[in-house]
Amino acid sequence: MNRIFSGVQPTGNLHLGNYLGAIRNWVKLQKDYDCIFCIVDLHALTLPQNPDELRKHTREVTAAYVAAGIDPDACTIFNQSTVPGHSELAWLLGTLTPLGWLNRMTQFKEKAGKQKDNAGLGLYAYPVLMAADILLYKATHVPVGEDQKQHLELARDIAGAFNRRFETDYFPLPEPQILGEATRVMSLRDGSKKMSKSDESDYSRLNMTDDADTIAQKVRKARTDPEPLPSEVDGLAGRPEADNLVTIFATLAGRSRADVLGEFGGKLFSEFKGALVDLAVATLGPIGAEMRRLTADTAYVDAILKRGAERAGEIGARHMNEVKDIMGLLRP
Ligand code: AQP
Repeated sequence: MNRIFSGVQPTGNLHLGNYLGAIRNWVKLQKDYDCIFCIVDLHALTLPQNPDELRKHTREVTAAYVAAGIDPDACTIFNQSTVPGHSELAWLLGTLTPLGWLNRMTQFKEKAGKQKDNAGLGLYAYPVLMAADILLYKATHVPVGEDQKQHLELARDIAGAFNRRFETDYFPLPEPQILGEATRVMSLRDGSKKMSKSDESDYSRLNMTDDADTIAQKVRKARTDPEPLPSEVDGLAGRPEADNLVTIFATLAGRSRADVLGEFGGKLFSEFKGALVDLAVATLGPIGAEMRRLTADTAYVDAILKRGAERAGEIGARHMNEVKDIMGLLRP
């Protein structure tokens, strides 16, 4: 069976982009793949985290996976730091990764900003750790949002570099799976920026735990332009905010954008936003409520993570031994 690996950072404010760009797609894949879904806490540490918040957010992401429909009996759910192979393999792969490849990564440039010299080594090496996450399990497919495509291409390059260097076909080259219409959900305040956990304005995103009133307020305040909605998809060109809201509606409803515009073309945003609020409340509301119920049951969540860590740890340890043998690291 082909294997899926994917993950979310426990950095709080899980939002509609994480849900539509990643988690919701995973639910559909769990029947056909051996699925490993990680809470990537080592990645979260590439930016400063409060230890208590990090623990809380790790349980919250676990709850989000389960609340969204991922079956913890059928899939492996665990937090990254419980399996030592992630850090170990990241070091080994780092020895095969030219700096030139890392220098091209746009996420580092965005997150380091103008303070490049003050950014941590972990932030710079983030894509190598991500390659290690995937390759440790010899995953064949990686479902992510479009923002992670460049990192995935790097993971393929690193796998290829390993295979060439040691004249083997040990690592499969992982395939990105960028699924659905909402591969890049944009900020509700600025259609040119992706919806993001770290945006300081909470009005820029719909959080997975927002209640009905908050969803309604945020959608009503979402930025739009003065024109009515177009009747054709082509009419969304150059109108990023309209495009974003229509894409969100279409994805939540499981309809095409053309179909949505067939219904709302020529109508004002006020009417469309009302329908979007109803839809978002109906789809996100029950997931948020289930997340709150599950996060209150710490023992249940921790038991899922423990079971997942055991299974992931077994696979990881086996593969690490094979990698060490290939690289010539003695295991006396
Ligand atoms: N706006 C988005 N649209 C579609 N997919 C998205 N993802 C994130 N934002 C969007 C997808 O969610 C998965 C997990 O992301 P992550 O936890 O690794 O964090 P991230 O990509 O760094 O998410 P944020 O919200 O942008 O966090 P900050 O603000 O901390 O950088 C990935 O599959 C990602 O593609």
